[in-house]
Amino acid sequence: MNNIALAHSDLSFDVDAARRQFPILGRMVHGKPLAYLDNGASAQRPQSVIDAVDEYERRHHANIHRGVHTLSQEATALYEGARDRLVRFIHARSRNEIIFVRGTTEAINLVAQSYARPSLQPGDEVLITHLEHHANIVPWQMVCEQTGAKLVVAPMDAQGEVHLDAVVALMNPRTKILACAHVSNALGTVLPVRRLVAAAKARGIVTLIDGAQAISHMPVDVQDLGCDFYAFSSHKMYGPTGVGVLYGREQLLERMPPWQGGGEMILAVTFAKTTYNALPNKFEAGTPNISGGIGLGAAVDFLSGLDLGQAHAHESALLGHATAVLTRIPGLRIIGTAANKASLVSFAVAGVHPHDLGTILDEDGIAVRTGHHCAMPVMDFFKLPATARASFAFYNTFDEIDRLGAGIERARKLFV
Ligand code: 7TS
Repeated sequence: MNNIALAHSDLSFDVDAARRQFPILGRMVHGKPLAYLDNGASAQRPQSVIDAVDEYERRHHANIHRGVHTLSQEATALYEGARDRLVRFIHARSRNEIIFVRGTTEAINLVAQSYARPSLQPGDEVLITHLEHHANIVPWQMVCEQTGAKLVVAPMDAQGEVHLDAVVALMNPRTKILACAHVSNALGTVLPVRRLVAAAKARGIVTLIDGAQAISHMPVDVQDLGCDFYAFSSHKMYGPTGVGVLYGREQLLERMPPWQGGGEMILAVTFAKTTYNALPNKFEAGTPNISGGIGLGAAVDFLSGLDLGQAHAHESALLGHATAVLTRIPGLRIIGTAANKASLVSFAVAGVHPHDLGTILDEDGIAVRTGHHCAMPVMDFFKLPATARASFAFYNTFDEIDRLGAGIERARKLFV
């Protein structure tokens, strides 16, 4: 154990116990123990989530909301039970505020098309920031094209920070929507979302927070944040892929037209007229990802059973250790050095292309993401085609970070 790890050994978070709950963490890759440092792209699933999905598939599968038979009622109860857990997890006011979607991407598209498109006028402005994931850029570009509104981008600084003043300076009577990340996936920056939302609210601006990278790393209380919409994906919080949540303030959701038409979202249909279902079903056309929703409910139970304060403190310690280890490597530049960062590190190594680095690390059993991280404007800002990114979960260890450091050194010997 090195010094930094020792310094954090008083943290009582039991990493070994946490790891034992994730079967995949026991596997080998190229003959080496897997060091999974790509949690920002997708986190792994604990046994309890795997079991919940398995149990549903084996015993309860049927379509939901429509059967009087036992299986349909059981499946409905499990799926709707997941919604109830999510209400508590993010402190929504009611289950009408939890819309199941495919993930963060679909949540933002829903708001862009169902809230923004009918309300934006030519000349109105949608305010985003420079560090957004493409999922929080492109849907707004599309709706701006459809309505004649304008996309305005708040700057970030060389550390990858977005300052409250810089965003507020761009708010004006034409600004109708502020859409920004809670945490940047490419840089790790934690944005001052509570203060940004307060500033927007004071000016009557509707707010959407992209919480894809925040939901698993910090407590999220949507009432405390005060935002109108909050979007996140199950697969980044230890749940299955293909499901996620749009939280929306009920008053706004009530006023919005449905976004897709079909089954589930109607009360009555004639060829002359259709009346829409009440919330939340109004926004949930068609058969949903039932097993995914149930798995997400199990992921919420899993997280609720952890001491999240300790888990997050462990992640901060991992970030500190990774920053120290990487900083010692010659030619390595950390991209994104905000004072307040979530547990991920993007970096570039002089003379080693990130894709080569990723391949060499993979030979050592170490999984990192390399590329533009679906944040090409961030890469342009730092004048880089790509970075390598190590993103941590509470089940990662100091030893895995030391292996990352050794792997990068090995790559430098090969290329530099
Ligand atoms: N917003 C942010 C901040 C993200 O990090 C991601 C996914 C998304 C939106 C889209 O989420 P999805 O579940 O709808 O795909 N980010 C990443 C990443 O960093 N590496 O792979 C996916």
